[in-house]
Amino acid sequence: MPSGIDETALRAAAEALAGARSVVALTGAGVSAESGIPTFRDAMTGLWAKFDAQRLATPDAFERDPALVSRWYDERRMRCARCVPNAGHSALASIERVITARGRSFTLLTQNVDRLHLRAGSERVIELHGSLFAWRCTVTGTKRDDLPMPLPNYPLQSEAGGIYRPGVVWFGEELPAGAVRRAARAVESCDLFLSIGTSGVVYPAAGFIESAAGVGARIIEINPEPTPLSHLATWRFAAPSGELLPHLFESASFT
Ligand code: BJW
Repeated sequence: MPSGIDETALRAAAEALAGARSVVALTGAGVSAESGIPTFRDAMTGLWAKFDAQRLATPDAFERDPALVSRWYDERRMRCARCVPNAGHSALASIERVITARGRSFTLLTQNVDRLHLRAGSERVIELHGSLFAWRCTVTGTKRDDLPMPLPNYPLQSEAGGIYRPGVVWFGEELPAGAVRRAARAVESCDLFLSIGTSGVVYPAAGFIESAAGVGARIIEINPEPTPLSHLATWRFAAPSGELLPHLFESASFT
């Protein structure tokens, strides 16, 4: 058990999880921190600290310098491919298996582009911000998951005369419409919502936490640091998700 965790609160949250009819989990970069993938907004180690996000993670940046932006994303793709899912990813996959085996609903909304949830065995995953592993032709929109690692050129020319761009969602871009629709539908009917490892500042993803509160779902927040939406949480655990989630799962008596 991570130090400083209130065991009574953990048991209550685990009981709510075990009894929930419909569960939605929203994850952010923090869930992959223990796999060695830097978060976005951590002041010392975050991706934003080492690189100027405005220079690299926007449609304008890609238009201005597609070689630099392609190389940055390709390096991140390779780094994520070398990382492995941690105990938090595995616990979420186990929670999904147990809940769906009992005929209840479970949906995992992730803002992460690292595919670690899928590699951990989660199946009902909605990738809100796309994936580092899917690249898209700027002319035809054709998606490619099979481009060589590393890419042979930056930027990589496509067969249609365009270039391949990372299949992620940049600021000012719309999230995939189908993903948002399915996520909104799941949130509307959930009675338990987990917010894990997200700073809760990027919309529309953060809005799902507010929507869950709006429909009366109980909310479990797992994050070592408070967030602007912590006040919505029924239970808040200030702990790393790779440590807390396995305990939450083990404490839940699913019937
Ligand atoms: C741990 C831990 C451990 C550490 N365990 N926890 C409403 C209000 C204001 C602004 C807007 C609004 N609606 C839209 C906007 C604009 C904008 C936005 O939200 N801006 C805000 C920043 C102010 N949103 C958009 O532009 C979105 N698009 C949009 O709205 O389009 C509308 C539109 C309509 C019609 C036409 C056109 C457009 C798009 C957002 C895309 C976000 N993209 C990024 C980059 C992806 C590509 C890449 O990877 O490079 O997605 S930004 C970045 O932030 C990334 C993340 O998915 C996202 C969220 O970050 P996350 O996951 O929360 O990470 P961190 O680092 O912030 O936090 C980590 C947390 O983990 C911390 O709290 C730690 O404490 C914690 N932690 N260790 C558990 N071990």
